[in-house]
Amino acid sequence: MVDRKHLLNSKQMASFVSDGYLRFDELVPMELNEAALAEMQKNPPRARAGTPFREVWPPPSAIGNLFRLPEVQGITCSLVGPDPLYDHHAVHTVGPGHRMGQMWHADAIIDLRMHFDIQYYYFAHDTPREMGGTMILPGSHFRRISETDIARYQNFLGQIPIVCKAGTLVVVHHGIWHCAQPNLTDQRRYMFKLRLNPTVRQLRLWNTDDLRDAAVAAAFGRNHGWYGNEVRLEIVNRIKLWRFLTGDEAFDTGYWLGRLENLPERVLQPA
Ligand SMILES: O=C(O)CCC(=O)C(=O)O
Ligand SMILES: [Fe+2]
Repeated sequence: MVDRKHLLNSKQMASFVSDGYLRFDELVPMELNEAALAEMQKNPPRARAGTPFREVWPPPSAIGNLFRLPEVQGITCSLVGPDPLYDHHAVHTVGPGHRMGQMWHADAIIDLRMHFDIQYYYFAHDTPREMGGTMILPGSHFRRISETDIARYQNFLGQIPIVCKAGTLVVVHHGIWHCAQPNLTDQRRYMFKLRLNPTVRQLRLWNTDDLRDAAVAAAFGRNHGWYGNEVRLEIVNRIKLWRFLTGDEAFDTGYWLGRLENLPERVLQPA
């Protein structure tokens, strides 16, 4: 059972809904980073997709142990419940002196579910900008695309390279747009990716004590810049996902869904 103190709070969940990711800098201790990197270099075998995650990488696996850290279990539990399924993982590397960036993509076919999978991006060693740092596009997760449909784009206003210290974990919504970056150093760059599927309804799985905090509604008004006027469409998408996550079918941050749901059926009778 995950200790409540490790669960995400509503402000973090609202950020995830709005931005499509959450970032936890230097969360994993150094000994575990070193051991996990050594395991990554031996290419840990894939489990069968759909295996209960608790059965994958039992102790003493360092990679298993890092995902069993109470803080990490708190994140997992808040987003996809206490007992998710392993979908797949990948040891993503960019070789030394590799000057080409990867194409922008999402790791999915067009996936219109309101239910969502999460993907962890784990950085076991320091990742300065010259080593790349996976580039992500905040707020892109509601634009469901198929793989490299967006590959013709090079750069987006508001894109963020995950430049970080060892032990950093980023958790993203399965729809997020992202790409590997060039690596201008003489060291191989590693990023470990793990996808997990929920097995329970994603309903108030986090610590909801701050559900009414003003910062929650404020998060849904964020403008990531790259979508121009379409920020209004994104506000509506966020409110819909928040209704799904909280079960509060009347939630709104203004007159957004209220206006769209105004479908009067009452026929006026002639006087
Ligand atoms: O290596 C990275 O930073 C990202 C790689 C990736 O997203 C992929 O190959 O699907
Ligand atoms: Fe990817």
